Amino acid sequence: ELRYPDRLNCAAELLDPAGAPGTRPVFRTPAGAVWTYADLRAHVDRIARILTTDLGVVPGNRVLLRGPTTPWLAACWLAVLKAGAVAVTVLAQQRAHELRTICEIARVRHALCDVRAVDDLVKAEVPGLSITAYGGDAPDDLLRRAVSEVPFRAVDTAADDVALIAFTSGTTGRPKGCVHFHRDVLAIADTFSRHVLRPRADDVFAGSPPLGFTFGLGGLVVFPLRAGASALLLEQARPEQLLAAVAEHRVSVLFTAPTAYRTMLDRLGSQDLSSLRRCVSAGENLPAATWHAWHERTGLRIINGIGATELLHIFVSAADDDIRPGATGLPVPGWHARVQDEYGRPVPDGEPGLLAVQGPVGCRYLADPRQHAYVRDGWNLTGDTYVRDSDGYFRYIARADDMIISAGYNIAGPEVEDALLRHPDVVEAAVVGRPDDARGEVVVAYAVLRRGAARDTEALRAFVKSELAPYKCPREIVFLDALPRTATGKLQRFRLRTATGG
Ligand code: 3SK
Repeated sequence: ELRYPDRLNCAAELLDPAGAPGTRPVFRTPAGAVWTYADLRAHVDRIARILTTDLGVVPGNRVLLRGPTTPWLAACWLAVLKAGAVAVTVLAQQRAHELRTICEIARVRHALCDVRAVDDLVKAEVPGLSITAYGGDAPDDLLRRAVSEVPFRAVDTAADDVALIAFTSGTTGRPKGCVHFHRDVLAIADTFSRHVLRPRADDVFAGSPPLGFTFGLGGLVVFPLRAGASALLLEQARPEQLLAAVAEHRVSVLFTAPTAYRTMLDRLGSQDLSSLRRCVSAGENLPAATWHAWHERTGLRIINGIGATELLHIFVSAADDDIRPGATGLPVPGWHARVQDEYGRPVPDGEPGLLAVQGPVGCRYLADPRQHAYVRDGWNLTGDTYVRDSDGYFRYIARADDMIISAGYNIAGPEVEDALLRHPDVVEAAVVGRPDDARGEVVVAYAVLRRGAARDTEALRAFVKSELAPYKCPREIVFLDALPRTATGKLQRFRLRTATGG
């Protein structure tokens, strides 16, 4: 069981990892910037002083953070927490309307915003919001303001004072603010990172998820700092850029989503990936086909994980020899997981049901009645259908509301997607149900093909039939250039269902 002192400021802990000398690098950028731990501490203290002295931020105030993934954004996040305030980090893709809703729900009154991302925030016209831009040319820019160099003493927060509010829109609906405590931030490092990733001080972390998505916040800030390691922060992190960054900066721990692994496979040439020792995939289920293809080409075993903004980071996963391709893994040490029916009764191994988890972090939606659906009898219901195999491994079936029922058969869209992805021409696949008078629903697939591949529906259907029972074969295959995704990269099946008439 994890134990933290009653009084705990997680930013102060992260900024001072045991045994990391101030001269050790913590953040790098592709443009060549290198910050040491001492530099980061000095920047954080200056920003915390400006927040509290110039901007009047007091403990408990919510501070919106918006900008590309840079060392400055990470420093602002740490400064807000060190000052006892609450960070509300948002995504670059979120526009004025969404920003206004988030500010309304979280009662945000202050914002620190990269000068390149200010326009949408201004357009949001949030009543009473004070916006401080950083990274501009003005002499009084947040990053240039002269303040006393005296160290800023971390505010004496309680371990269960609120540290951040992370917003999730899921794949649809009004955003939900997930409240997380100072101890939660350390708990994700002391569970998934410590036991599954097992980082070393000489590791270089990098990846594509932004800091406004807790997958990225953990993987690019919390985990490297907790281990006294460093991170390469990429403003642009498309798959080609990830490959180039790994080769050029000797990245050893990579965080990205299944789609990016597939695209990287498509673009893999002679890049030197020999520095990589850990590849983490989350955000969506990792199909076995992608795991095998990556392993075959690179020799690396992807660490698949399921996480949630509600629970801050990954809670079921496995590493090294414990990995079973096609399964997500085991509950991360410190977490418990089970599969249950809709009444909360555990179902036997081998049978599908709802994934329920308990651990050091729990879901606390901010003023949102959907809390009652997510937490039942102390278990967090993630909305995923899973099977627990007889060896205790948890295997993803589908999002609970993505099961297709056709002529009495239960069909998990991801199983059909996985089959399509085993075809060498298919880069992306999504499978949904379309209402049908005779069968209830029929299976419709959407596919993105490798550049130059022929759009041959019948050949693809024949391929799926050779892999799966015929009733799972898509009735129709629609070819697209890209699949609809949320800002955090999750597939928006509801958009495909709407297009399909479902
Ligand atoms: O939402 C997710 O899928 C996720 C995955 C890993 C870590 C954190 C999150 C929010």
